[in-house]
Amino acid sequence: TQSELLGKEIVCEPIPQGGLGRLLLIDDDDILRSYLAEEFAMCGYEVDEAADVQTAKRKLYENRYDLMLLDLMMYPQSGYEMFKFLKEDPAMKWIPLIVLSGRTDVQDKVRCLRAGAEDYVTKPFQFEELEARVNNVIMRNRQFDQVAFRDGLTGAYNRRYFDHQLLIEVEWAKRDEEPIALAFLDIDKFKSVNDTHGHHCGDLVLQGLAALLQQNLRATDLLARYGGEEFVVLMPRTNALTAKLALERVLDIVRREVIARTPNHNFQITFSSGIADWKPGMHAHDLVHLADTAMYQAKQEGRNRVVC
Ligand code: GH3
Ligand code: MG
Ligand code: MG
Ligand code: MG
Repeated sequence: TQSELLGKEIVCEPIPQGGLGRLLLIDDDDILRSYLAEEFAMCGYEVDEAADVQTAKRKLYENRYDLMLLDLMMYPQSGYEMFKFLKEDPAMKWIPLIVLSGRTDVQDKVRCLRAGAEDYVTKPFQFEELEARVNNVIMRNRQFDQVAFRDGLTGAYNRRYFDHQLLIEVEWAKRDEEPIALAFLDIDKFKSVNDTHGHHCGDLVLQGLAALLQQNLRATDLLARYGGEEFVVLMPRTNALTAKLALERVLDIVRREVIARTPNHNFQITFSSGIADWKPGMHAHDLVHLADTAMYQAKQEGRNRVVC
């Protein structure tokens, strides 16, 4: 099972991902597309439609999709144009794609599968079967994310995912001229928890903090465990001041709450946090460095505070 793969119990709730998933239907056949949109919506999917490649590209910049269904024979650009486009964009190339085509020859199937399509369904098709395939791909992709991109101890995203997502968010910010804030968090005097109560208690504190952060941040904020007792919160479409207020609110909760409980001890902690915001021209690693520097300043100024 998933929890066996992860080795440890997951403390955080998975990030809500809009139910069954958000689909982009790319097909020039208006009747078929509307039919699919209606059927998938009735199943509980969020659905967007594109009648040509150009519209599909625009939609991909506007929304985040769990899966694309792609027709091959379209005008003026064929579905194969999408493969080229997707491969070149780091933010898009991981979106799963199922080809839905009237072309039944093996060359087309092989070409699409080699180009990275998850599956190839020929028309005519049974909706139930298509939906089952779509659902499988989305669920498998989410399970893969759980194992590859989550930290096994705390259930927060891991460093690998954060690094990748930060690059993507910076691209979105450039495109949309929206701010991004990054908060760096480091637990205060955490070594003393380990030294006094043992490593296991330290682990419980890390799990407790991650759960508390997750509960008290927005669904769009990305919480990741950056290192041992360091977390980062990536806040898209948020400026530094708003981020500071959010982190101060969370710190206030952390100060008051028992973060972990054992028969012998109730653990309470504080953290120090540094906030930085992205400015046009900045590289992703500059943003991390700035937030880290601000965190260090928070430590210097006496810990248990948020510095912007
Ligand atoms: P400061 O307020 O300056 O941050 O003091 P600190 O003691 O928190 O800082 P320091 O960097 O000296 O110590 C961090 C400690 O975090 C050291 C290490 O034992 C502990 N740590 C790192 N990863 C883990 C982990 O996965 N589990 C446990 N239990 N402890 C960890
Ligand atoms: Mg067509
Ligand atoms: Mg540290
Ligand atoms: Mg520390």
